[in-house]
Amino acid sequence: MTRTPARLAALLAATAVSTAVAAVAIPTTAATAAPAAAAPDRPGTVRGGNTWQLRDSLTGGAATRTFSYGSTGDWRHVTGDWDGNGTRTPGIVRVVGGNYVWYLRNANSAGATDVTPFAYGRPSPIAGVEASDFPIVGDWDGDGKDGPGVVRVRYGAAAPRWLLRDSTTTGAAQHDFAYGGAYDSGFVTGDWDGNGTDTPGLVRFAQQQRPTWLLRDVNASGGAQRQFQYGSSFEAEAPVVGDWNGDGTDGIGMLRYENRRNRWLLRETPTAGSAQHSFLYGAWADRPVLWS
Ligand SMILES: [Ca+2]
Ligand SMILES: [Ca+2]
Ligand SMILES: [Ca+2]
Ligand SMILES: [Ca+2]
Repeated sequence: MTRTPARLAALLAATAVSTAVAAVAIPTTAATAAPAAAAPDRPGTVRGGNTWQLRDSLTGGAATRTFSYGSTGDWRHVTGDWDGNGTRTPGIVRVVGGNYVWYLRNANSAGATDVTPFAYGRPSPIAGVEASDFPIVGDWDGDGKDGPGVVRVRYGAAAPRWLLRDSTTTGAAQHDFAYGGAYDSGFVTGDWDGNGTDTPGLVRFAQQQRPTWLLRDVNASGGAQRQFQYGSSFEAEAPVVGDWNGDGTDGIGMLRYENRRNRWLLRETPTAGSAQHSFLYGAWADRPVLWS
């Protein structure tokens, strides 16, 4: 059983959605059609539920683009390439009538929802049982467009179940499989091998040990194809995944609490090693997001 320090546990609880959200990849290759060229992922934060503050480089500094999308009560923010044009743009997952309803926009600007809002997943999927759906986003089938997903967890009871859908509509999961342990909570997704499909990853925290990343290259049950340690053994951190250099393969990162701010510690490849980008961006209470 994984045990996490209290501060880290609080951090993970606070950032679980954004962590999952952060796992979207912009593909450069696809089986059927050539999608738009990948633009590198860049940092952003959402303040107060609906103020998106995006920065166009992997450095500290002021926001280079600010706009409003959503409402002040929103706290599940996702980003993805919903239309397959190579840009990663906002989405909001809101609980409506006991379901998650997804509100997606195709531009990094204020405006209306571009995709008809649709229900997918729900916060408490199993009545009477302590269970949760964590929203995630990814291009599961490699067609260049990101779709919705949830990781369904029943803490301590069963392996997390990944329920992934290829289109931004209500419907059944096209990919449904178990991956992870009964006590896992750090869920990420990314294109670890650069083949155009996003697949699962786990980040496992244990007291006084560096976090272990367990990444899988296919959307099916099985073991990790990549396993390594990245992150600190003593700092409060949350994982983030993105294609920092735009080469079509996702890199990794950690967001570290530092004086009420987030320090981004990013690495270009999903491997052990040191951070290649380190900068402060966003306040601790902001929701970290990625964009392109
Ligand atoms: Ca797009
Ligand atoms: Ca897709
Ligand atoms: Ca892949
Ligand atoms: Ca990359």
